[in-house]
Amino acid sequence: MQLGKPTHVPHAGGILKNYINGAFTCGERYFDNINPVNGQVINRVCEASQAQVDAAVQAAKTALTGCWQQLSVEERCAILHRVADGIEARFEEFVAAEMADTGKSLTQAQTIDIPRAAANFRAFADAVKSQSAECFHTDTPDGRGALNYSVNKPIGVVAVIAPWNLPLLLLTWKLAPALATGNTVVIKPSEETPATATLLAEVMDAVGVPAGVFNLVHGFGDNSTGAMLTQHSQIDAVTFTGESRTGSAIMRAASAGVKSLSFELGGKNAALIFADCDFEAAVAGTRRSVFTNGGQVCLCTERVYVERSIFDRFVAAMKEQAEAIKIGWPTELDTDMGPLISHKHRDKVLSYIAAAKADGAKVICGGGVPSFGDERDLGAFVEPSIFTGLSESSQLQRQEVFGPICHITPFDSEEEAVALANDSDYGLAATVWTQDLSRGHRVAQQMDVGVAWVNSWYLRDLRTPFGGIKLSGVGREGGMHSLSFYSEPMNICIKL
Ligand code: NAD
Ligand code: 6OD
Repeated sequence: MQLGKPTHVPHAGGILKNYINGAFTCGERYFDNINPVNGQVINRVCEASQAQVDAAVQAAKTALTGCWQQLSVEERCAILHRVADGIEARFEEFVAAEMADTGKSLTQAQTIDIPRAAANFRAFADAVKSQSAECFHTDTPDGRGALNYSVNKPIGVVAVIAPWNLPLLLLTWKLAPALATGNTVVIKPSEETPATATLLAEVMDAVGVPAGVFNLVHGFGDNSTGAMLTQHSQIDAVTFTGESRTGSAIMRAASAGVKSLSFELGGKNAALIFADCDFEAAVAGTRRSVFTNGGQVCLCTERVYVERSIFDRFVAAMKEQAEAIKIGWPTELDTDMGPLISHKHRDKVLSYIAAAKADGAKVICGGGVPSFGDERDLGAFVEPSIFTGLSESSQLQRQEVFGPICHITPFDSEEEAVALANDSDYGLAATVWTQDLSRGHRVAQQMDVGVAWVNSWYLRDLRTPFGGIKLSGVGREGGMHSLSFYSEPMNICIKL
C-alpha cells in the first residue's frame, strides 16, 4: 500500500451508478454527492427506482442457488480474497473517494477505513472455513440410536444498509460475512457516502464475482431504496448500522416478513478515569476516543467521568489536547480532523451545543465554528468542544450527539463511577483507565455495554463479539457470531 496525498477523486464530475445483476445502470432520478469540506458537488448519484430495487433483489435471488451456493467454500473464499486484493490495488482511489465524501483525514482513511475494508474480506473468507457444525448421538427405544447433525445454510438474500461515518469499513464488515456464508446481497450505502460502495462494485465486477451475487442500489432511507429493501418480500434478512431511531423503523417494516435482523445502533459511551491511571495515556486515549473522525464513530466517548482528585488537572490537559487538534484540509498529512459529514448534521451538533450552554454548561474549549478565510468556510466544520458543569439529566448527557464533543464530570467512588456510566438508554461501549488490574476487570465487567476497553479504545480483533445492548443494537457480529447470524443451521436426523 502506498501512503501519500491522493490527487485524483474517482468519478469526480461524473455519475455514480447502481450495480444490478452484473451491470452498471442509471435511472430517472439523480441526487448530488456533496463534499463537506467546501459544500461543492463531487458527482451525481443515480437513485434506484422501485423497479431497479426489484431487479436487484430478483438478481440476488436467482444467483443464490443459480451460482453462489454451487461454489465450494474454498472457491467462494478465493473470490473474496480477490476482492480484498482489488481494494488494495486501487487503495489510493478508495482513500480519495472516502475523503471526498466524508471530509475525514487522509491519515484516518489510509490507516483505518480502507485497510479495514480489505481486512474484513480476508477475515471472514478465512473464518468461514472453520465454521463448526453440531453432531449428537441420540438414544432410541430400539437401542440402535440416531445421528443428529447440523448443516449451515445461507439465510438467502441479505439487505445490507450502511451509514456514512465509516462508510466502506462498516459496509464490508457486514457484506463480507454475508457473502462468505453463501448469501447473496443487495447493499445500500448512505446517501451521504455513495462513492466507495460504487468503487467496490467495480472491484466485484473486475475480480469475477458472478452477476447477481452482489448488487448495489443508491438512494435514501424513508420513501426510497432503504424502505424498499426493508419492506421487500424477497429479502430474507436485514443487517443495518445506523441510528437507533432508524433501527426501530426498520424493525417495524421488516416485521411483516418476519425477517432476520442484526442492528448496530447509536451510543452514548462513557470513559471512566480513575486517579490511579497512567495520566498521560488516559488523556491521549480519551482525546482519541472523543475526537476521532470528528466524534462521528458510534464508539466515541461523549461522557467522561474523572475521579475528583485529578479532575481539574485532567480537564486542563484535555483542553490543551483539544486546542492542539489541527482542523482543516483532509488531504494534508498533519490534519487531525476534517468537517462533519454535512451541514444538516452540523446544525444538529450545534443545536446540542446551544442546549448545553442554555442548561448552564461551562465551555472549557470550542463550542463554535472555526473560521478559515477560504472556501472551507462553506464547509461543515465544528470546533473540538469540551463542557463541564451539567447535570446527568441534561440533553447533552442523555442523547447521542455524534460530533467532536464531550462533557466531563467528577466522581468520588468506584460505585458512583459505575452507576453514572450505566445510567444511559444506550449500551454500546465504555473505556476504563486505571493501573489497578483488579479494578480494571471488576469495573469493565460491571459496564452495561457490548464492549469495554481497559486502558485503550477501539482496539479491535475481528473474531470478538461486537454489538450493543439497550438502544445500541440487536445481536452480535464478529467472528463466529457473524457466521452464525448469516447462516441458518439445519438439523438432519439419521435413524441408525
Ligand atoms: P441513519 O440511521 O440515518 O442512516 C443509516 C442508513 O439507513 C443510511 O443508509 C440511510 O439511508 C438508511 N435509512 C434511513 N432511514 C431508513 C429507513 N426508514 N429504512 C431503511 N433505511 C433507512 O444513520 P447515519 O446518520 O447514517 O449514521 C449515524 C448513526 O449511526 C449514529 O447514530 C451512530 O451511532 C450509528 N452508528 C452505529 C454503529 C454501531 O456499530 N453501533 C456504527 C456506525 C454508526
Ligand atoms: O470496528 C467495527 O467492526 C465496527 N463495527 C465499528 C463500528 C463503529 C461505529 O461507528
